[in-house]
Amino acid sequence: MAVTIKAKFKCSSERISQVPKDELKEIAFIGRSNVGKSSLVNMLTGIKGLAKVSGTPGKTRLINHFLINDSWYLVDLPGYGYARVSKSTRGDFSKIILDYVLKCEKMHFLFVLVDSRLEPQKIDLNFIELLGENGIPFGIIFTKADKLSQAQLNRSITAYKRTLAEQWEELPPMLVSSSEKGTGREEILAFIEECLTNY
Ligand SMILES: Nc1nc2c(ncn2[C@@H]2O[C@H](COP(=O)(O)OP(=O)(O)O)[C@@H](O)[C@H]2O)c(=O)[nH]1
Ligand SMILES: [Mg+2]
Repeated sequence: MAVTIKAKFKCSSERISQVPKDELKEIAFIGRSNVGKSSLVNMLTGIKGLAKVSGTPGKTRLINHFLINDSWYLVDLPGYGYARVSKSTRGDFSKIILDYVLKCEKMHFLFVLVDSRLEPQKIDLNFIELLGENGIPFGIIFTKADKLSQAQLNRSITAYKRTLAEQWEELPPMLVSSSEKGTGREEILAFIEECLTNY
């Protein structure tokens, strides 16, 4: 049976100084523009227009906080990778992203969303490297799974694992989603629940 959760928009922040100052824990979504971050917020909460889904990549420059069950925040971060990839790893990511991800102590866990149809993208791997170097707890969600067959999806995930294994001894948790079909909702919510209680 589908779990019902209570969700409401809390605020949009243009700067890190504007994020909510209460003690509630935060679970955040990040990834390339258009990967499906906002759609996943809507799918998980079950509220269609809660986060704005955009056909135009690179539009959202704000951090959006959604209050869930009056007890934690789901955070929709700005997308990266819209502008051309820069020479330095950090240069690929805006100040607001770096400030939030590397400095915000309220962030409990970060999900890096990657498009399940694509082979591992340099910018995502760079971002993941930054997370690893800074000891930021994160997992990967493969989005838009409805666009692939089960076999293609498996191949994609295997390829990703192989790429990450070149650099990391331990692989991050990995989940699959389709906001179109509702795939992965229970698993992702259960995983978040565990993060909130155990960390
Ligand atoms: N088929 C399919 N399309 C999706 C899925 N998630 C997002 N999209 C589409 O991808 C585009 C970008 O989605 P959005 O949530 O705005 O991405 P964001 O930029 O990462 O927030 C929109 O046209 C969505 O309808 C999904 O699971 N399946
Ligand atoms: Mg968005």
